[in-house]
Amino acid sequence: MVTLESYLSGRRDLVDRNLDLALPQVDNDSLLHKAMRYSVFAGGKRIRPILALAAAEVVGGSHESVLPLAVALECIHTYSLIHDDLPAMDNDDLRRGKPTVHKLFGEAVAILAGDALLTFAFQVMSSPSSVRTHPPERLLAVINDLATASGFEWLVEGQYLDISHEGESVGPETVRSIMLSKTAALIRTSLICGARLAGGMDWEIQALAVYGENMGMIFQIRDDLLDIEGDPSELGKAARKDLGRGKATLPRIVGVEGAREAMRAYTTLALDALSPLGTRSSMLSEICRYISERTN
Ligand code: GRG
Repeated sequence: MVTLESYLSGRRDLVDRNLDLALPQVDNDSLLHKAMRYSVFAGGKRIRPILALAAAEVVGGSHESVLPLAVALECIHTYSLIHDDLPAMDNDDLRRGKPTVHKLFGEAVAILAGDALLTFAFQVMSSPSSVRTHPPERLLAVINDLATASGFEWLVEGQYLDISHEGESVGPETVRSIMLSKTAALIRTSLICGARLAGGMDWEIQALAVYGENMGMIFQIRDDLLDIEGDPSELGKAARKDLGRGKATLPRIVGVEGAREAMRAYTTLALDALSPLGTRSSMLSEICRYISERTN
């Protein structure tokens, strides 16, 4: 039987190898190329790509055929972190225990590295080898899902809401909408796209979308709880920064216990969504539990 730890580390290695092959090599003096690789290989958990690979397997597909999607998801995620850390946004000096991209390479290169990674995701998805591997309508639907999740309706909107509500007193609906757009939408899309690209049926994709959305909410609440009670040496960044900035987070408005309770409710919804998929989704159930207990 494959344990969760060995599944996650095996998948992480696979994603890393594919990112390594796909990204520009740094055999020149380009700071842009160096910054792209630095940010991608700074120690991320690869949770979005892993969820996409797992979703492909749950619907009976092979994870190999969704590796370019895995690369694209991590590039989009990394771009969002680089831009989120910029002085004009959250102004962070450390991420994953290392200097942020703008601290090491300067702001202009950090902006460009983020731009390049976002664009590269779509270059990978629409490459001749992707076009040869997947039916065109399926590939186009996935590219559309990715673009929608990354843009003004979800990821960028989430960041905008996050920044514009800083220091304000907000209600639970606003917090929910921030969590959904800045975090849960890309996680949901990782599952949808993995399943869609692997030829999943509509009901399977729908079940995985509901799981993914609830998992995304758990992911964000856990992140907010870690900001309050996490160990900075494990987090690789300063703790209590969001509290200090007056970020609109769930623990801030309902307290730590209230946030834990909400996380339990989202866990029930996520696990319930998997039940029609039966035992083939057991690794996704375990990933959900891991995410709600993660320490970094
Ligand atoms: C700048 C367009 C734009 C969006 C930024 C991702 C984001 C939106 C902001 C980062 C801050 C934050 C708390 C985002 C919520 C999602 C989240 C918890 C990101 C961290 O993801 P992990 O834990 O990161 O998967 P690793 O380090 O494992 O890759």
